[in-house]
Amino acid sequence: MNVLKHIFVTTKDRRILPSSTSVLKQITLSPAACASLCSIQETCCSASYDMKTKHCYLDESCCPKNESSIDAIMLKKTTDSFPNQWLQYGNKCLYFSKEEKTWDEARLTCKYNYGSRLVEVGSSSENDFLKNAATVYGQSYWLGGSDIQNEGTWMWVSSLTQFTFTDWSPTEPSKYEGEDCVRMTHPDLKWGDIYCSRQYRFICEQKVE
Ligand SMILES: [Ca+2]
Ligand SMILES: [Ca+2]
Repeated sequence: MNVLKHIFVTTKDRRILPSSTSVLKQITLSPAACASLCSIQETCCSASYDMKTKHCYLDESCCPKNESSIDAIMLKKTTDSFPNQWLQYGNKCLYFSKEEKTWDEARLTCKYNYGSRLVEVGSSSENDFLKNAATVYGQSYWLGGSDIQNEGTWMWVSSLTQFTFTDWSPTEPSKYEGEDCVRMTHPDLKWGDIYCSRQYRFICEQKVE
């Protein structure tokens, strides 16, 4: 389906449940009309259409929560660039914030606003994906790592696991006292330790169901 420059991929038999990432619910006459609505709504990344009720749900998440339904289809906007804050990588849904918060506020925002956690980076390919997106947005981002519990021992704080992959800048971690949180630092987006009280954008992750 090709609506106004955007290509939509139809996935089978899925209906989106309205959630915190839903931006609009409207009755439309067809899946194409629903896709068209998503196309003109800049924040829409995916849409679902229920054939029976003719409800069209627009969602800003590219990987929204869904449930199976034989009466519904899901339409995903495909994009080369990333105008949207919600991106899918493997079985992870990643949220790139526009707001800047302290590391702990970021952690709590992921947890309570999005039912997710600050991103934990497990591989160089995942790290590359994050860097590619962060490059487009042109900002530094908090990651979910800290050595606040035990100076010099870097942990992913939500899963309580030690780092198995790192991408530190050559001069980082610089280990100044109090630099206990990990920031992906613009413009090269390599990792550095920095004061947790500084305010930056942040990346949340949740599992795609
Ligand atoms: Ca430290
Ligand atoms: Ca540092």
